[in-house]
Parts: sequence; structure tokens; C-alpha cells
Amino acid sequence: MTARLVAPHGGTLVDLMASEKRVAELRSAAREMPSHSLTPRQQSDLELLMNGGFSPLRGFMGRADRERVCREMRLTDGTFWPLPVALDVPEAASLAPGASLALRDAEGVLLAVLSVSEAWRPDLEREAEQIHGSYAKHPEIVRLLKRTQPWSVAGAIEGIEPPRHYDFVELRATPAELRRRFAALGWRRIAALHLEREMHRAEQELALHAGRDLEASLLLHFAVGLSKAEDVGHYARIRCLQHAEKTFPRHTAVLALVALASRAAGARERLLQAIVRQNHGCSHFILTDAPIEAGVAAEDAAVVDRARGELGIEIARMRPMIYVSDTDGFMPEDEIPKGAATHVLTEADLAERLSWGKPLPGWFTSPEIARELSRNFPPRARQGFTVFFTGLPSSGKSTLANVLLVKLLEIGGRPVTLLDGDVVRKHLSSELGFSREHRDLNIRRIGFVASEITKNGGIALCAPIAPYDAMRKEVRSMIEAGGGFLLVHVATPVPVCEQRDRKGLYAKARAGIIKEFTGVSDPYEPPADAGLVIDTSERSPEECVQEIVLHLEKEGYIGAAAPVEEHA
Ligand code: PPS
Repeated sequence: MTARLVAPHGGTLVDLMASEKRVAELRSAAREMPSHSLTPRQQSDLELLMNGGFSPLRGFMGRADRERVCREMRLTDGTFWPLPVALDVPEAASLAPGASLALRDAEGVLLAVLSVSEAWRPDLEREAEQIHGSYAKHPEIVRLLKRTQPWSVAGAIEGIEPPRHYDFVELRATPAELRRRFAALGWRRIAALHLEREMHRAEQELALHAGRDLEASLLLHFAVGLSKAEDVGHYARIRCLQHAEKTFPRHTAVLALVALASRAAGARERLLQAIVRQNHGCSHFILTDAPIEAGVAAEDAAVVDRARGELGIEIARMRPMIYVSDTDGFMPEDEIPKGAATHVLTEADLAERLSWGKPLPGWFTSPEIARELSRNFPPRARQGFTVFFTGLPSSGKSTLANVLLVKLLEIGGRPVTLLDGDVVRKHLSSELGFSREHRDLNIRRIGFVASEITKNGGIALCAPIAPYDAMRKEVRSMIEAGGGFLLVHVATPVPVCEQRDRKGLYAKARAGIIKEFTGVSDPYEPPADAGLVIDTSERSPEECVQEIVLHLEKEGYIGAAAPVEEHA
């Protein structure tokens, strides 16, 4: 069953939810179907397909649509559409045309059934060039491509139930719900602002100006397509937005969340964002040149301009607002009198201030938002961190880690956990050997435990050999998501390690009794990204550890944290 809703803005809304009877049929048939567990990105796309946020799409794109969209931003029926909405899967053996595929969330809950129309291997690199042009080789695009599975499976969707969200339920609204709400409020002109982070005074002023210029009410629409349920930043940002919403005159602004995942696709992405807002019942889409979204360069602006006539929503380009201290107010850059003193606080400045516990200036943001941010993004001196030692057997990793443990406990303030190579192998990885596969698994486990400790404000000291660079990098990114990470390369040369040979293992390895022994018969890839490189050959452990302590102090991870509750 497909219901159609017509609203003053946005045109016809597709609704792909199946009828109650059909849901029952599909649920029982799904037991026999192959299943696909959706990634967060795919789940967000599915949510927008099912609730009509991606109208007029009725499923994941087929080959002809996808290729034409990449080439010329058009579906095969001529409808303007800027980016593929596709489902990538690792293999397609069971996905012949006519087959059904059960689409499930990460827990296995059945969300929808896809009737397969085709499955093929798209030319991802060519598509990237068509979509991203000169940005196709940008590291973020390359990373996205690497994560994309080789097969694309297309077909119509029948929705069983929308993805479940337990956070900020009152802020989540489908296109149909928002359209109804706007109608009930008597709002006919609604300007949407696409948000990916909190709004400070400059962004609030910009939205206020846009609303006045356009004589429109505002939809503050926060994209949560890739937010993780366990990310404290997600909650903090939304609470900040709730504070920001209150700064607008009553009955002029509504805050809502939308499951829209970012695509790193510049102008085309902005156009997709506009279409999604059109479907949510908005008449205008606010586009700012900078700094809210850094990705929109001049060439992108031209793409947006060319597409204007194709959209059912008007694009309102707004200039960013800058704080002018002489007048204690905000102005668009090109209206600021020559010589006037201006202030800008970039995202990097903000992160820097928070990490050192410095107060946020009153012109930049309100005390409520400043307090929210400093509580949730504590200064480094109150964040968790991991010191990850890597080096050959008998290089001194465990000795340094043990001395550092004592020093950090003396300093106090945070719990410290030591994950030593040998100890981990006894308790966490007792079944593992020393093949590359097993070593990687061992390091991934250590990284996981350390990331949990770090995320929760503790200190983890890890001291495995960790011979492979790729795995160390994986661990670093896991840990940095929730706190600090210091890689210490204990670069004691092999002859010195071998001379120490504390467990007699080098001798056994030379005699061929132990196989795959790091430094003798197994590789060690020295890191190029170590924060510190320490050779323990001619220095005492105390001296080496002092260097680490001083480094941590310099980086702000140990030391007195500045008071956080006062803001100018
Ligand atoms: S790894 O590669 O990071 O998973 O290794 P790790 O968990 O740190 O374990 C290293 C300790 O195990 C002992 N051992 C070996 N090391 C390397 N290669 C082989 N084949 C091997 N067999 C046993 C060795 O004592 C290591 O201890 P450390 O403390 O590094 O000297």
C-alpha cells in the first residue's frame, strides 16, 4: 500500500510502509529470505526512503538510474536527482532478479523487504570522478570508497517498521509529521537550515536574518544519519541545539532531527539536502557559503545555481555572519565597515579551547551552550587517554609501562589500567599464537579494551609488541574517537634486546626452537607516527618515563584542569 500526501510545499510524498496484512505476510516470508544487515548509512537511507524523505524514490536505485544520476544528475525518467541512493552488499549470489532480500538493523530486527530487480558491480572509481570531480582523490572520498562493498543491489522497498530510535524521540519527525505540524501552526513559508553541529551566536544570527529576509519560519534540521547511540557528543550537540532553539522568537523556529547521512559530495550533497527538506514541507533551503559547511567552494556554488530551476524548493544563499566588537553585534562580512574590529572562533579554535579548559567568550556562544560543551567535552586534563608502547621483545616496553603506571597513580585523579603483552596473552588472548592473523586479533582486543577505558575517562597503558603498522593505526583511530592516544616506540636495537633476552626466547628463536619470533624470524614494522621514540639502551627506566610524563603534561593530559563553569 502506498499513501500519498499532498502539502503546499514538497509535492507528493511517497510512503513505502506496507499495510498491516502485508507486513504479517512479509514477516513470515522473511524467515526463508536471505538477509542483509544494514550499515548505519544504509539504515538512514532506508529510513528516508520508507518515510518519503527521498520522494519520489521508491527503492534503492537500479543501474540505469544510478549511472544517469552520476553522469547528469537525472533519473531515467528525467527527474532531477543529484546523488545515488544505492545499497551496496559484499556478494550477490542469492540476489537474482525476483528474489527478496530481508533488510535488518544491526540487532537483526526486520525493517523492510527489498524485491530485487538487479544486482551488478558498479564502476565505483568512475562514479567517484563523475560525482566528486577534482575531489575524487580526497582522502575522505577514498576512505568512503574503500568501505563500499562491490555489489549494488536494486529494487523496490516494502517497509515493515521504521528503524527504532530511543534518543530525543520528541525531536524526530517524519516528512508527513512535519508537514502536518507546519499546517497546524499555519506556517506556509518555511526555511530549512541543515545542521551537522551545534549553533553558536553567528549561526543563530544567520538563521534569524534568513527568516526575516525570507519572511519565513525556520526549521532547524539536525542531520543524525551517522550518529552513534553511544556518542556523548551526539547528545551534547542536540542539547545545545535545544538551548539555541529557545533564542528564536516564540513560534518562529522548530528543531527536528533527520536521519540524513553525510556523503562528502559538495554541491550535489547540498542539493540532496534541499530535496529532503522540500519533502519535509519546506519552501526554502538556506545555503551558506561558509563556514557552516566548509565543503562548498566556488565551483560547487555554480552547480547549485544551475540546479535551482529543477528544484521544488528555493535556495536562499546567505552570507556568514561575523562578530564586530565595536558594535557588539553580527554582520555579513561584506557589510562590515573598514577597520572595524572583528572576531571569529573557528571549529579548531573551539576544540582547542575546550581541550585546554579555557572559557568560551560570551560573544561567541551563550553560557548555557558553553556549559553544555565544557561538561561533555572535558579538557584533556580530565579526559581519558591511552599510552600505547610498541617495540621488539625485551625492548623494555613492560618495564616502562610499569614505572609509568606508578607515576600516574602518584599523580592521581584517574584510574590506570595496565594491559601488558604477556598478561593479556594469559587472560584475554590465551588461545592465540603468533601468526599475523592472531597477532592482529590480539592487538584489536587490546585496542578495544583500551578504547573503552579511555572513553570512560580512565588511563590505559598497553605494552604489546604490536608489530604491524595497519593494526596500530586501527587501534589509534578506535581510541582517538573517545580520548587521547600516545604511541611510544620503544626503539631499543635488536642486539641490545637480544643481549637482555630476559626470557631466553631470542636464544630459542636463534636455535629454531621458537618459530615466527619477532625481530629474528618474524617482521617488525617500525612506526612512522610515534609521538615519542625511546631507546632504552643507555637510559634508566626512570629517565625514559620522565620524558613520557613531560610529554603528557605538555599535551595537556596531566596537570591542573582550568575551572570549567565560568564563561565570560
Ligand atoms: S603481539 O605480536 O603484539 O601479539 O605479541 P605480544 O602479545 O606482545 O606477546 C609478546 C610476548 O610473547 C612472547 N613470545 C613471542 N613474542 C614474539 N614472537 C613470538 N613468536 C613469541 N613467542 C612468545 C614474548 O615473550 C613477548 O614478550 P615481550 O614482553 O614483548 O618480551
